[in-house]
Amino acid sequence: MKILYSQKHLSHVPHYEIFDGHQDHHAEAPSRVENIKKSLIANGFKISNPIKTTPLYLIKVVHDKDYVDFIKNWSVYSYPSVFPYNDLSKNRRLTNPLANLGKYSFDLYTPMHQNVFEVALESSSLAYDLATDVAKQRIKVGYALCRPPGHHAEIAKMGGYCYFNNTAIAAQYLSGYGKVAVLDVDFHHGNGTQNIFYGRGDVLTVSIHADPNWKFPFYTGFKEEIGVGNGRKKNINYPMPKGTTDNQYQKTLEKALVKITDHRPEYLVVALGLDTHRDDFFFGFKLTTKYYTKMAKTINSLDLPTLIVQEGGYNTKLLGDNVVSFLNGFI
Ligand code: OKP
Ligand code: ZN
Repeated sequence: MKILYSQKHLSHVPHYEIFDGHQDHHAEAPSRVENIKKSLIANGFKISNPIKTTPLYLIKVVHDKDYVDFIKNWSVYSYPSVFPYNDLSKNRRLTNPLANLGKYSFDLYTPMHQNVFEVALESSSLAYDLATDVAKQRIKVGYALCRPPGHHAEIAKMGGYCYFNNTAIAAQYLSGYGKVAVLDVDFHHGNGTQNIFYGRGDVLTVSIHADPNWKFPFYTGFKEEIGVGNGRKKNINYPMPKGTTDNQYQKTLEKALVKITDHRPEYLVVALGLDTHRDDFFFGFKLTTKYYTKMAKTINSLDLPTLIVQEGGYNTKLLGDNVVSFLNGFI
């Protein structure tokens, strides 16, 4: 298994999130990736740095061009204040940076600053570099230790700690070589990946996550969201209740894998979140460290060239153990 890591993420330090009007601890911290890296090394996994950088044109295939340029040109530490409140200005060129920040954001958890472009580009490059290896059959399985995460980033909106959708960028690249399935096992609905591929028949998007009636991102992740046009029946959501256990999760995962097999993909991208763990900061599901090996073995039974992309997971003390447990199911 090939694993890519980059220390560039260290310059991305969100100071806080704004929740219910006050400043709250920001869970998406550099220690997350450093803890995973430490555990991987301690458990004998080899780690390297990426050689390739995601081409800008590829990012602009999955994201809106103006959104990408907006991130590229931003320079101060900021949060949005006002969000678009109707469609009158939809096709107007907005000149106030704060108006654009609201337009390109969907929450107050995802600050902008001068290094966002650089760190988000590098994060995506880990996934992109491995995707090129998977596509050209140089490797069967890759793990991209991405930070910031990506699965909440939509075509033209950042949110949920995400700026560029690393999973979608890798899936888009792989779709040039054959049909792709994306399986998102993060605790939160992968709204960004769903949004990007919603009208596409060649990329199946499947997400198992906390019921949006209960948890972030609230507005999407319902089972009625099945895709549109060519993408009809190519988006599948499995909302899960509070307190979901290993056994409940496993049953749903097995159903999801049947749908993935029906799609007949040539490549699999797994959006891996460990925030489903019983002791994660979000305390929503009750999955155990040991179960991640079984989860991974079940996924690996598809026997597909697979790219694993790191998304969420916030108990920095346990993240490393949980990632190692998952990756052990692929070796
Ligand atoms: C990102 B990923 C309020 C909670 C903020 C934001 C969740 C973002 C999750 N204090 N919720 O999917 O792990
Ligand atoms: Zn999450």
